Amino acid sequence: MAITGETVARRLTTVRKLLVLTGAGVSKESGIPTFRGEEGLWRQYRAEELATPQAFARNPKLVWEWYRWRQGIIKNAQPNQAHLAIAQLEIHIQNFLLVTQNVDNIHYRAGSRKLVELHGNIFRAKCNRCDKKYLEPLTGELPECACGGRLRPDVVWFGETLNPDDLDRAFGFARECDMALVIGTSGVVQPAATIPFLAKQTGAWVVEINPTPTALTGSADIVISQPCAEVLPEILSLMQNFSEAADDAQANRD
Ligand code: BV8
Ligand code: ZN
Repeated sequence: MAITGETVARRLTTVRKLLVLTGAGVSKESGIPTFRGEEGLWRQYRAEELATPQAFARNPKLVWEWYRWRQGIIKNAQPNQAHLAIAQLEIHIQNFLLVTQNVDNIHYRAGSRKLVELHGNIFRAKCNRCDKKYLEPLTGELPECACGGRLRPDVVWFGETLNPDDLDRAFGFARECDMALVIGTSGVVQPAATIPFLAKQTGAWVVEINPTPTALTGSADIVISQPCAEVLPEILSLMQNFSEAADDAQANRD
C-alpha cells in the first residue's frame, strides 16, 4: 500500500466526522457475488430484472427463489477483514456513520451499529398490503402476512423510493462530514451514488477504495486501487500507531 494509505491513516487520527459508504465490493472477499461483476448473474437473469416490483408481481416464486439463493450464500459467509476494520473505525472515531447499499446484514454481524442500510435487509420481509415487518426465516414458497397479504423481501427494489428517514440521515451526515471513505461501490445506483459527491461538495476529503475505476474516481481526493479487505486493516493499524505516537508525544510534553 503506497503513501496513499499512510496519508489516509494520518487523516483518520484527526478526522472530526467520518462517513463510510459501502457497496457490494466490501462483501466480495466474503464470497458474496457483487451486482455487476461477472459473477453477478443468477441463471440467465440480471439483478436489475429481478429486483423490481414488476418482476415480483409477474413471478413472485422466482423472485423469492432468487432471494432464498442469496440468503443461503450470505448465511454461509463470514464478515471479512474489511467489515471488521470498518466496525473498528466506529469504535475509534466518535462522530461516525456507516451507510451501506448492501442488504446482506454482514456489517451488523461484524459489529457495526452506527449503520444505515439504504437498500434494506435481505433477512427481513414486509407485507405488500399492510407493510408489517417479519424476520426470516419464513416458511413456504410464497410466505403470507397475518392479514392475508403477500410477504416480500424488505429491500428497496429498482423504481422504489428509499426510506426517507434513512435518506435524510445519510445525506445530512454527508453534508457535515470532513472525510468520506467510499468502499466497494461502482457508483452506478442512485440516489446512493450521489452521497460521495455531496460530501465532496460540502468540503469533505473523499477517499475511494476500489480495484477498478468508477464514476467517482475522477472526483475522489485519494484513490486506492486495491481490494478493501487487504488495505483497510493496514490503514487501521497505521492509524492506531500514529495515534499512540501522538499520545506519547503529548505525554512527554505534559
Ligand atoms: C429510486 C436492493 C426514486 C435489492 C438495490 C430508470 C427507471 C427507474 C429508476 C431509474 C432509472 N434510471 C435510474 C433510476 C434510478 C435507479 C438506478 O439508480 N438505476 C441504476 C441501475 C441506473 N435507482 C432506483 O430505482 C432507486 N430508487 O431512484 O427511487 C425513483 C422512483 C421511481 C422512478 C425513478 C426514481 C432504488 C435503487 C435501489 C436498488 N436496490 N439493492 C437487492 O439487493 O436485491 S441496489 C444494488 O446495487 C445493491 O444494493 C448494490 O449494493 C447496489 C449498488 O451496486 P454496488 O454496491 O456498487 O455493487 P456493484 O456490483 O455495482 O459494484 C461493486 C464494486 O465493488 C465494483 O466497483 C468493484 O470494482 C468493487 N469491488 C470488487 N471487489 C472489491 C471491490 N472494491 C473493493 N474491494 C474489493 N475486494
Ligand atoms: Zn399484512
